[in-house]
Amino acid sequence: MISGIFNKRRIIHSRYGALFMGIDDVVVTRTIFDRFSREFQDHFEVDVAIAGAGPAGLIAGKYLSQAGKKVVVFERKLSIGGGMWGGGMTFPVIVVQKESKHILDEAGIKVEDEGEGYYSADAIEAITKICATTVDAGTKIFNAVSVEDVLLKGKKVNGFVINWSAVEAAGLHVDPVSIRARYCIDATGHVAEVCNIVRNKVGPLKTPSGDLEKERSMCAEIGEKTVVENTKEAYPGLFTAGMAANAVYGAPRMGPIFGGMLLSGKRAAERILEKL
Ligand code: 48F
Repeated sequence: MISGIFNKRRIIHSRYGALFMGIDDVVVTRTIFDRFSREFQDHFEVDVAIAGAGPAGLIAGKYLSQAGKKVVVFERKLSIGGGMWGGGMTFPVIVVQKESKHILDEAGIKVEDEGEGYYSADAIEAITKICATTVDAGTKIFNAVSVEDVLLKGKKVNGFVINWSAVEAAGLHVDPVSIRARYCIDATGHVAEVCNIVRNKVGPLKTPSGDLEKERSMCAEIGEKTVVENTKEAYPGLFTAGMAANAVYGAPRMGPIFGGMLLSGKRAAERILEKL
């Protein structure tokens, strides 16, 4: 309890004459546990749950939260940002086309006009500011948590089954827990993990074959267009966003041009808002 902190405050006099607060290690422990517990419980039932905090997942969260929806993102890694940190081949620069520039502008990201409709941005500035604007909009992100299955209600995806990534990495036999969501988004990138799970354990996807059609080799011109078109409901209750959309519907990858990822995240939010 926060009041506990104040009760245990002591004033320490250092040999330099400075004053500072005494620290009780257990108060620190209790504060972390209590706050996490409150916030975790507050997201057991949400409007939208998103798997993956890459650019597509974060942007989807931002627009959904700005529309007043309750949104949670689960990210397997400690860090958010997915494949954006490294730009292209670890040169930390991203390229976007003019149609998506407004999304970077809205996040306050400095963009350089490279001519002919191409714009560049610092990859690290881009992902940190995208994350900040998403969190500020109200999206809650839990890192180090992996989505390992979906929760079903009849024939509709109705939430995620989650576990600590550390449990997954250690191969421990520990059962996961579930959270409920009115809609879910697979924003797990090239692997399209959630759609794979649904295809393997639940039933056919809304693709021509019912299977994941699989990502094709690089062609940015097509891939950037299709990634937005392929942002749709792949199974009742489950939407694709970002590279997962092209992996599910059999379209090309596009490398370090990121406008399509941003527009796909926005499109996922728009499509879900039509339903909520
Ligand atoms: O891979 P990622 O950045 O996906 P994206 O948002 O963007 C793709 C681009 O980075 C790039 C590209 C652009 O031209 O082609 O690849 O579509 O982010 C996906 C995030 O999902 C996490 C993963 O750690 C990454 O941060 N992730 C993957 N599987 C799971 C997961 C899972 N089962 N549970 C939770 N997080």
